[in-house]
Amino acid sequence: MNGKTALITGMTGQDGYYLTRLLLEKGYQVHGIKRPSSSFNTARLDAIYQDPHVEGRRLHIHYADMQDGQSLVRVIDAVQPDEIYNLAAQSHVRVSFDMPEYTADIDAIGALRLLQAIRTLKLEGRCRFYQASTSELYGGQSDRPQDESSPFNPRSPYAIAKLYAHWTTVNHREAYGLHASNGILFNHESPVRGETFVSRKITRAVAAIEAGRQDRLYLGNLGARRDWGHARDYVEGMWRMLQQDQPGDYVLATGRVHSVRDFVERAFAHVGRSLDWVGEGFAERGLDRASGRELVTIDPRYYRPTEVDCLIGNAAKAHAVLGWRHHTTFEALVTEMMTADIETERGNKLDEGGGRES
Ligand code: NDP
Ligand code: GDR
Repeated sequence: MNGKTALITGMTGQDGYYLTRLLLEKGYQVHGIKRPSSSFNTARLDAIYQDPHVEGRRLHIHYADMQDGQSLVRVIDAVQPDEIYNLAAQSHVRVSFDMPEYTADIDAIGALRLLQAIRTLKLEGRCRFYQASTSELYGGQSDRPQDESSPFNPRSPYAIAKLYAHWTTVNHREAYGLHASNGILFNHESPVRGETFVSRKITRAVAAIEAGRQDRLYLGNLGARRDWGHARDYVEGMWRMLQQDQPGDYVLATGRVHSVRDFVERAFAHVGRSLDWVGEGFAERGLDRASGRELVTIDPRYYRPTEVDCLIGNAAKAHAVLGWRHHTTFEALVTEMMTADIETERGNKLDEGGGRES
């Protein structure tokens, strides 16, 4: 045990899962919040769940909501954390166009509520703060690769809300001396990635198609390009930011870019299929080279009103200051996700609605 206590908002999400595992390995007492739900909403944590009746457990879960400032004050006061990682968010870019006000409340004002709770409880001097900032802040910016000095040009209600959270974190650092850092993280995925993000939507669908449970994969913009890494590597970077004497803002990225089409091709290649692309725009389709069967169909519903075409990050500052490196390549990431989703299919553990997504 290292004697430190951490509080994670968004513990039930992808990054919350990997960060909880990392901090437990490092000997932390790890507290997380989950929002109320009438069904279980901690599926990812099942593997590391610790029975509250067992003495000496180091994983603790509290009810709170980013929309409820009082609940955040209550949990922080009870936990007295050395480090807070703010991972909670309405994190889906497409959904933020449907629910901009809700997204702003959770992602922007939620971060403000947490920072103000630290001040209210007079914990500025001892509690360090991590804000889950995002490459989406760069949005339509064309200078590439993007680093900490690149201008922001947000292109969605999600990115605009995260921009507020980013700057309010900087402001609390400068105005009140809080050890507060922004991790400007480029896309990172894993076998426990939410099923509505494009990477996991693809790997689940390919596994379900191979198992004969799904007909085809419906997608939006195949031309979008992203810098995709593994969540396991990125949570290590979050932790390293809070171990520095001085707070700061850091890009975490792999520096390599691939299109959604590349992701689809690699996922199908994993199960021995090659695709031929025919047609253009909304009429484009991906056909199985061997059988001619249509496996990928474009559905305009998955296009966004304003798209971010290409994000590629330069993590030189994190390399130099934090000694951070990514270890998982794009190819290894797709292989790991495909392997996991095929296993899930074989074990017949997949939840219903293989084609359900945003
Ligand atoms: P997820 O969507 O997997 O997890 C989001 C978490 O936030 C979940 O635990 C969710 O709870 C929780 N949450 C949502 N609304 C509330 C609320 N009102 N009150 C309390 N908790 C809430 O995201 P990721 O793990 O992928 O990402 C973590 C953070 O990093 C997010 O802030 C995201 O925006 C940001 N980010 C992610 C990147 C990525 O590529 N993954 C890249 C850059 C930034 P529930 O389980 O109940 O839904
Ligand atoms: P993103 O991730 O918007 O980058 O945000 P997502 O996987 O949703 O989209 C990546 C790209 O794929 C295109 N796309 C599709 N996306 C989805 N979800 N579904 C589809 O069917 C589809 N077809 C094509 C999208 O248009 C987009 O260009 C993620 C989130 O984790 C954010 O919280 C985080 O801040 C950023 O990454 C960095």
